[in-house]
Amino acid sequence: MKKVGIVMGSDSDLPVVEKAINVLESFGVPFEVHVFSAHRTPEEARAFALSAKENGFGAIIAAAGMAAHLAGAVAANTTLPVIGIPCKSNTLDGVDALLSTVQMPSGIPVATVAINGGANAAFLSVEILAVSDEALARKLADQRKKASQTVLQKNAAIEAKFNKNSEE
Ligand code: RP5
Repeated sequence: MKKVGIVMGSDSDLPVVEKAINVLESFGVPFEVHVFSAHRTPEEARAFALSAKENGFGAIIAAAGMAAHLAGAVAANTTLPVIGIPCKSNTLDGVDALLSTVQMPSGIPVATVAINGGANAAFLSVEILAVSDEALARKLADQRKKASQTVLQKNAAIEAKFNKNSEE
């Protein structure tokens, strides 16, 4: 199976990245995690992106905050699908990172998830790998079914609690 590459601009982004790691582990998808910064270690970020395809990656998740150029810088150097996670910092509530990540020029896309959306970044990477992996696609379908059942159980509990009089 292809690997998912996870890069983050700083180890301070790790709490968001851990949400992605947990999802990938739940699907048994292999991954690597690195700290590469578009600004502080641009050569390492570039080298990772340039060699990612030949190193067996099928998708890359890039998490960064503030002037978040990491996902775009990675996307500039690979044709693998790149998923950007804008991370919330102490100022501007993550809108700075959201706009820096999402507003890419035509031809160099970054699939941007919600601010701090680590879990969805991983789900999207699994969906990308599942296009050519039937077993993984079945795991995704099972996961969706389980998630639906959880919500239906919650609905049943809420209806039982609040709708007692509606059948009278
Ligand atoms: C970004 O700057 C990083 O992705 C991080 O979200 C933010 C702050 O980095 P640190 O100063 O905590 O290393 O490049």
